[in-house]
Amino acid sequence: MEITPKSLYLRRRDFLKLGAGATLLASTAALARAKTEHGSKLAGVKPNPKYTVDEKQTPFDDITTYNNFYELGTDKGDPSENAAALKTRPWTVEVAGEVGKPKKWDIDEILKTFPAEERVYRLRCVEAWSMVVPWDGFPLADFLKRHEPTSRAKYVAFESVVQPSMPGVKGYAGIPFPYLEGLRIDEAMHPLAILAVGLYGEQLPNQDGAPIRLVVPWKYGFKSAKSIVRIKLQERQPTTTWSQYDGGAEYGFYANVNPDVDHPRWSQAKERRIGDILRRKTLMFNGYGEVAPLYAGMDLRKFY
Ligand SMILES: Nc1nc2c(c(=O)[nH]1)N[C@H]1C(S)=C(S)[C@@H](COP(=O)(O)O)O[C@H]1N2
Ligand SMILES: [Mo]
Repeated sequence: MEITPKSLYLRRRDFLKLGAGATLLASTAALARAKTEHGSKLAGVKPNPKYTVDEKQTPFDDITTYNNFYELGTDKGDPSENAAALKTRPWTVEVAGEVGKPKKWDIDEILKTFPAEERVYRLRCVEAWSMVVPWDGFPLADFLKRHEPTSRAKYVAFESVVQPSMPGVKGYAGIPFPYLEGLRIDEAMHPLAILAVGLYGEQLPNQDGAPIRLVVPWKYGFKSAKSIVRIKLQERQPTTTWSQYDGGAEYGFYANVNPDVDHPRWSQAKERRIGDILRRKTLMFNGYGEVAPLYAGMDLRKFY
C-alpha cells in the first residue's frame, strides 16, 4: 500500500534501485519517463455540466502514471510501464445471468451504441490518495437496461480480463485473479455509476483500464473494476477479489467513502490529492451525498 505522492515515490524508488550517487540523474530520468503517449481522440464527447466538480483536474500524466492495476504490477509506476502487456483488440464484453437479453458485445459495437459524455469525478482510493478525473463514459444503467434485467437480478458482478502476458497475474500480487467486483443492482442503476471508455477526450490508456472500466465515484477506487470482459446479473451478492483477500474487514463489499470509519490500519479522515502537499478532509460518499437514500436504514459504520 503506497501512500506517498508521486514525485517522492519516483525519487525514492530510483534511490533504492541505484544508490545515492545516481539519485539526481535518476530522478531526471524518472520525470522524463513519467509521460504517457496520447491515444486516439474520442469523437463527439461533450461535457455533461450536471456531473462536474469545481476543483482542479489532475493532469493527464499523473492520472496515467500513478495507478493501481495489480494485473500489470503492484507499484504505482508498474501499470504504465507494463501497459503494452494488455491487448485491447479484439475485445468482447459478455453480459449474462438474470437478463432477458444476454449478449456478447464486441467493444467497438459498444462504443458505437453508447455515446460517451465527459464526467469530471473525484476518485478516492482506500489508500487515502485522490484525484479529479475527466472521464468519458456512459451510464451503467443504460447499458444494463438494454439487457432487460429480470426481477431476480439483485446484484451485478464485474470481471476483469486475465491475459497471460500481464506480468501481475502470475500470483505474486497477493490477490486472486481474475479481479472480481460487484454492486447491488440499485447502486449499479444509480445515474452516477458509469462505464468509462476514455479520459481527457481520448481512448482510455491501458493502465487506466482500457478498453472499458467501471467508475463508481462515491466508493473507494477498488470497486471500479478495470478492463471488463464479463458482467453478470445475479440473485446473490457476488464474491469480490478484495473481500476474498481478507474476509472483507479491510476491503468490504460496500466500500462507500466514509471519513468516519477508519481502515483497520489507517485513518480515512483525510486524503492526499495527487499534486498537493497538504492533506484535505475526506467527504462522506466522496462528496456525492445524493446516493445516501441507497443506504437508508443501514448502519454505515458496520459496512466497510
Ligand atoms: N482489474 C483491476 N481493477 C482495478 C484495480 C486492479 O488492481 N485491477 N485497482 C483498483 C484500485 S485500488 C483503484 S484506486 C483504481 C485506480 O484507477 P486508476 O489507476 O485509473 O486511477 O482502479 C481499481 N480497479
Ligand atoms: Mo485503490
